[in-house]
Amino acid sequence: MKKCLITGITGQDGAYLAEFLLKKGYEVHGLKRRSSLFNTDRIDHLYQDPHVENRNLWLHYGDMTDSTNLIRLIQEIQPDEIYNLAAMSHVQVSFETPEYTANADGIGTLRILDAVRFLGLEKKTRIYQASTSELYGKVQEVPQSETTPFYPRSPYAVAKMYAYWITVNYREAYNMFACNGILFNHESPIRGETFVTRKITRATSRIALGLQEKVFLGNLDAQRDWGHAKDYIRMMWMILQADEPEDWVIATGKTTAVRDFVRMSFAEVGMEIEFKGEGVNEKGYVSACNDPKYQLEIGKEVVAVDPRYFRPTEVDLLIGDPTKANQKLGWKPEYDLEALVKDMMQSDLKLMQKDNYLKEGGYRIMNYFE
Ligand code: NDP
Ligand code: GDR
Repeated sequence: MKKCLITGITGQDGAYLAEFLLKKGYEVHGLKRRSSLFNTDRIDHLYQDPHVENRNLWLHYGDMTDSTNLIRLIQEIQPDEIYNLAAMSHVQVSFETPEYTANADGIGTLRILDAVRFLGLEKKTRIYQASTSELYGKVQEVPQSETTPFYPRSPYAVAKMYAYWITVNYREAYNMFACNGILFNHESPIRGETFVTRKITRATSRIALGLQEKVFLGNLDAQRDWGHAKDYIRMMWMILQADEPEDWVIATGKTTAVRDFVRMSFAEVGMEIEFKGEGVNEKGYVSACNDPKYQLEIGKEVVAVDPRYFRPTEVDLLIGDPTKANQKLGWKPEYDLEALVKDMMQSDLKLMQKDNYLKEGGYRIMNYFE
């Protein structure tokens, strides 16, 4: 039975990957942070009673900023594979917490690599590093591939650039099987609520159900290559099963503006949205309403721009070229953007329906704008 360690197991990708690897028969170990509230919602369905014999999922307290903890855990687990997914992963928040982001996302990766080297596990343990399309930052060329130069545009991306190169360096210096997956944006019903896609699908569901008036967003012009997390975690595993350690771009090859993601989400509840104005004055109005379940008045303002969501430096256009992954590993995404939006909207409508019942029962419901 293969053993793996997933840092960031409580996050979107960690949760899907844990489920995927358990199904493949792995013994899965996950690093989780101590928090004052439960933070295991996404993996609670995988939880196993600690008193049961033959468990194959183990959670360990730890933190990417704590070398001694990481060394001890890797020594105890002796993993065949490490998936380093833990990170302060919010680009805008990284402008507020640049030093912490560098520590967790940049030096954190070094801590993992060096723990493996220090423990003499270079030949045994394969390492996947969660690199990102944010490395490309300011547009140098499109579509972006493994050979496109980097130009990071946030403290997050700069920290991830260190992580990228230290992974390459340890591979070359110590012959380690260490690989970067340069993943473009990938989303799902369990995407963090403050990333733009989930913020939109949650808000659209709440607006349709009458729980919220409108949603405030930032840059509606940004274009992203959005895929489904389930397709992308499969590729993380494939990268570590390859014959040689290499770096890989994972993307759909198609790009869409934030504004159009809004349109697609509202279309799922039978509404057409018309955008008027420009920049901070741009607003989205309901121009048609075709589903009797979710009637909203025509002309109602449901989207507005709030400049507090603008970033000091923005990444305008991401579109990835996944040719290498297609050709060498046979990877192809199963979800397109329409299927992704549908999946997220169906899930959020169900979730928000719960809030609706609470509201009808007389409970006060929070309004989420973040
Ligand atoms: P999430 O933000 O959903 O999950 C991040 C995980 O890291 C959570 O489990 C979080 O714990 C954990 N974490 C954060 N800081 C620390 C720390 N200091 N010590 C230990 N654990 C920590 O991210 P995703 O699942 O979306 O992304 C996974 C990885 O892939 C990240 O590294 C991200 O930067 C990268 N990436 C993501 C892309 C995407 O589109 N999703 C695209 C490209 C790269 P907690 O639950 O307690 O907060
Ligand atoms: P990103 O994702 O920065 O690409 O990083 P996010 O969903 O946060 O932003 C995408 C684009 O949407 C614009 N935007 C808004 N973003 C947020 N969060 N909130 C808003 O209200 C809003 N309005 C417009 C942003 O300006 C941006 O252009 C994600 C993370 O998962 C990273 O960890 C990962 O590395 C990259 O994807 C690939």
